[in-house]
Amino acid sequence: MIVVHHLNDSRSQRILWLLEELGLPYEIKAYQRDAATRLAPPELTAVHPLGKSPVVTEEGATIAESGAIIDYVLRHHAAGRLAPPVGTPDHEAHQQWLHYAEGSAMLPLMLNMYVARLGEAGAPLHPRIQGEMANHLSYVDRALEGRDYLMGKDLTAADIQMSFVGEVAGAFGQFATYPNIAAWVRRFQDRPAYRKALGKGGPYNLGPKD
Ligand SMILES: N[C@@H](CCC(=O)N[C@@H](CS)C(=O)NCC(=O)O)C(=O)O
Repeated sequence: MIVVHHLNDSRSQRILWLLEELGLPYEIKAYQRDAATRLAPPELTAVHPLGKSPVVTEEGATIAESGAIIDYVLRHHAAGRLAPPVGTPDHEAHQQWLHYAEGSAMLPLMLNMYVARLGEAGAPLHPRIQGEMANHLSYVDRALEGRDYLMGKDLTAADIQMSFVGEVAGAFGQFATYPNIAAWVRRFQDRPAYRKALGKGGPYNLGPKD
């Protein structure tokens, strides 16, 4: 049985969503952020030395990093669902999205969040951060032009891995500038499996506002 070490209001929400889309059985081990620091509790370091979430454990395997977890679930449990067939150009494009989300797209968004806390002291960094946010978000927005989901008309795991990027972009007020991202986020947030995962994972600040 897959165990999701789930931190409230975090990236591990998308692992619950993936498992719901696939209709797989799983168990949630819940951890709460510290109310003041928002950091994960120390118990998570007993599961994985980084002390971050998501982490998944199953029969002696411990997997950290959302992209690696999604890849693991696809290879071991999806029976070809939610990803293009191996050996096709679409599979390579799908792999790129799985790595790109945390490897590149999240960096300017995280920098934007942290540097904002510096107030005026962070001002010299803003042009570069804004420039990189625009670079990445316009790339994603163009990729979604004329498509319901990143790989075409059907949801794949790429959308699930990239969902956090879209949701954080929304939290930073970017939906007016990137209408394809805005429509995509609203579309995936309406999926029954997404809603069911929210019900299991608990309050999620980046979730739908209705
Ligand atoms: N790139 C990692 C990021 C993991 C990560 O930073 N998770 C955050 C939650 S969104 C966390 O555990 N934060 C708590 C902490 O740093 O103490 C992934 O995608 O799994």
